This record gives sequence, structure tokens and C-alpha cells, in this order.
Amino acid sequence: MEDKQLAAEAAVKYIQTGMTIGLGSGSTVNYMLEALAKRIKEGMDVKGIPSSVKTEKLARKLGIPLIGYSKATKIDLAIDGADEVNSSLQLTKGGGGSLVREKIIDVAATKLIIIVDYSKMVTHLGSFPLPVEVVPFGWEKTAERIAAFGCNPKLRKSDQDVFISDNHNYILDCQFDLIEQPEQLHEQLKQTVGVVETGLFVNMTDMVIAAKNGIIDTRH
Ligand code: ABF
Repeated sequence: MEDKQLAAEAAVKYIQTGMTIGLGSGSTVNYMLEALAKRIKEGMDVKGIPSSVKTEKLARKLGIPLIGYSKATKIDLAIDGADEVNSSLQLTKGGGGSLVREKIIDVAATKLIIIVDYSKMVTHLGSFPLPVEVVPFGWEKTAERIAAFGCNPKLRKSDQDVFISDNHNYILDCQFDLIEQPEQLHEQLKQTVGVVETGLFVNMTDMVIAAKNGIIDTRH
């Protein structure tokens, strides 16, 4: 079994009937959706809140009951992927382009579990270019303001066209190389005119389930 699938199936064990579950995005989460769908077929009663159009499509295909975010009175547990996880469980996310809705769901969840293959575990964030969602209007000036923090923002493309997020915004992939203070950088970026949200998920994660060569490593 692939490590991503192992981590995903380990996370499903934390789901109990009656829960409302925040459904993240990415290939590791897709394995989690498949495992959750099996539990639902066996009688588990849960509702899912999808964090992206892609997740919603797969969840519907698998027969996972969904509920709109605005209709949910609570989110008992969110399960999501990540691009990087440091030793303080701070995350870089957004490689899949869904960081805004992921963060809106993840921050509202009573408990957030992140599922990764072990290659995502790093000592410092920053090797993975930090995704930052920005308003299309004046994005070039926003990119200049972000570059002043010591990175090289690149407008994300999808094939030949500009990538458009589910929220009709652009994403800048910002190569910092080394992010020593993720909380501080997140705050600086959030205060930058034109920035909608950053891929730095700080002080939000309750548990990380990482799998390496068939072995599960759980961090709290
Ligand atoms: C999503 O999953 C994104 O935030 C993150 O970039 C991506 C990780 O993808 P994968 O699980 O395919 O490695 O949560």
C-alpha cells in the first residue's frame, strides 16, 4: 500500500458516526475519501464539507453525503493534506490551489488532522514555493510588495492560461527557500494590500499522520 493511502486510512479511524467532517484536497485526501466511502457503505453516518470543486466531485462520485459550509452547525474534524510540515506542525499548503477554502474549513474544525507521506516532513518550511492567493486586480503590484519580503513571486499557470482559483483569484507561488518564522511571515503577508490568504497554516494543526515505508508516524 502507498504511504499516502496508509496515512489516509489511519486518519479515517478518527471519524465517528454522527460527525461533520471537513474534507481537504489533494491526492492523499482522495485516498481518505475512498476509505471514508467504504465506512459509509458499512453504515457510518457522517456528512462532509468539501474544500474544493475537485473534492466535491470525487465525494459525490463516491456517495459521501455532503452539506454546505453555511449549513453546518459545527465541523467536528477536518482531514487535509499538506505540502510541507515542520517540527512545530506548521504547514505549507496550497499546491493544489485550494488553500483559501481549505483554511476556512480547517480553522473552523474542532480538530484538524493532516495526512502526508513522510517526504513532506521538513525541518524548515520554504523549499516548497509558498502559494499566496491574491486579487487579480493589480496583482503585479501585489507581487512587488510580496517580493519585498525576500521571495520571487511567480504567477501560477494552468497549461498556458493563468490559474484561476475556486474563488476567482490568482495564485502567486513565492520561493522563499527558508521560512524561519512562519507565523510572522503569514501576518506580514496578510497585511499586504491585494493578498487574500497565504498557504501558511500556522498554529492550527492538532495531529499529523505521516507514513514512511509502510510505518505510521503520528505527531501531536
Ligand atoms: C492540499 O493537498 C493542498 O493544500 C496541498 O498542497 C496538497 C497536498 O497534495 P498531496 O496530498 O497530493 O501531496 O491539501
